[in-house]
Amino acid sequence: MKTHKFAAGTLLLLTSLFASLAPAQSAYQPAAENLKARQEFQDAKFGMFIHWGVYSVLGDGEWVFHNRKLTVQEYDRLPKFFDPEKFDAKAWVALAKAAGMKYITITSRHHDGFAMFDSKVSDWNIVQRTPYGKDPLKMLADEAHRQGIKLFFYYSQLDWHNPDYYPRGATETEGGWHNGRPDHGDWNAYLDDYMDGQLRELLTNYGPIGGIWFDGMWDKPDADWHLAKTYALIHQLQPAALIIPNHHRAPLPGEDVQTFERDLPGQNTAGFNTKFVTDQLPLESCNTLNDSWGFNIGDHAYKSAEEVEEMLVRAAGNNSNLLLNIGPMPNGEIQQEFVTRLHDVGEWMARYGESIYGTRGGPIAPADWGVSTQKADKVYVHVLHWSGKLLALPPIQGAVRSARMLGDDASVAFTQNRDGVVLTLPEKKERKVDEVIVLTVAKQ
Ligand code: FHN
Repeated sequence: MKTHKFAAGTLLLLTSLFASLAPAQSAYQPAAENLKARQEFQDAKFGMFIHWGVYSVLGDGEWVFHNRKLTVQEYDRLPKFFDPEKFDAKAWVALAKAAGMKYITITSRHHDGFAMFDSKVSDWNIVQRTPYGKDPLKMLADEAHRQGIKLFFYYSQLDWHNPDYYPRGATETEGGWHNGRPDHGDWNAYLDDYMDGQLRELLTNYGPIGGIWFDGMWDKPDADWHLAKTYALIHQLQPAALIIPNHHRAPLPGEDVQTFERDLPGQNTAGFNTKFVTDQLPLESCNTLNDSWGFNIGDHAYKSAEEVEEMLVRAAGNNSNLLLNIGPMPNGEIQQEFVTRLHDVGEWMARYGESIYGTRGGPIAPADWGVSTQKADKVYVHVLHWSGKLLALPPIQGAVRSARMLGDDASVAFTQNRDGVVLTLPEKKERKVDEVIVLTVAKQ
């Protein structure tokens, strides 16, 4: 099931268009706080992505406005039905923590432009348009601070609602979708007043935030997005806030993380990403727990806890974080299918997290059989798919002093010579997603 019909073909085209642009980070000098935040971000490894908006009322994903070709007038009726009386910020943060997640990235607004926070820039927001009348992002931010977890705000640059988002982008022009907005608008006002105004609110009213996760620039790849101005505003208001742009292209000046959608860094099976992977910035890969981002009653393609664990291990082995999405229901609850799986992943992380948290991609290149991560004098060999008794690894720097199974600490026989390291894998006592062998390596 696709979250939206537009995605694959068009985004592939835009991706290849952007791929020709050279990566440029040279002009931007991140502050010391920002560099520290990048390290912490890399150490965190696992985050919860939350897509939540008034679209959840229709239970058909976050692209329902576009996919059903609704008019603005029709879509404007939705907020009146959005009353998440069961929303419990404490429970959401506790769930993320129980899953072993170290940060949360939530949609402050998606492509419908609807602010899920108390915005004074426009009344198209949850406080003024819904019977709920409260600001869930404020509650979440306060709770995240209380429970010691970082909160990032997703912010859609693409806007299907504001008339000043003009000229229109590919999501409207290519599908022949006219949603009733006038055929004129003030692009500069959209960026400088509306968008920057809302970003100023998000970076001022919610305490220290992890950063801003941008999405939607791919809708108008040739437009001037005033990025330098917007990025400078963010870094000026909160120097440690990380700018994470999901524009599907090589990083641009002012950006702090390179993110990949539904793929590991360097892969492009889903048709969203550039194959260019920077070695200058932290990496992140996002995916969903089923197939949708926003709440979708027809989507039962839930990934198992084991599949999520493998995604997480593969991300870490590729020196990347995993940002795993759930789409809460319109009443504010998180469906049981997600809760159960997240608890299972959390149990696994409690046992094997040592080989994930605080690590970087290891010295052994990722392969079908598995990946490696590393931290201090430890190399973690994650055996995901290997049925043989012997596992031959390429050469690694430094003498291997010991090899032990993570979990029961059983010792693992090995040999090392200039051609590599050969491990003799113990008999499996139980079926595990990931057999982790910890190599202690002498520093050179
Ligand atoms: O169109 C969005 C989609 O709804 C979702 O937010 C994902 C998350 O990475 N990003 C966009 C597509 O690139």
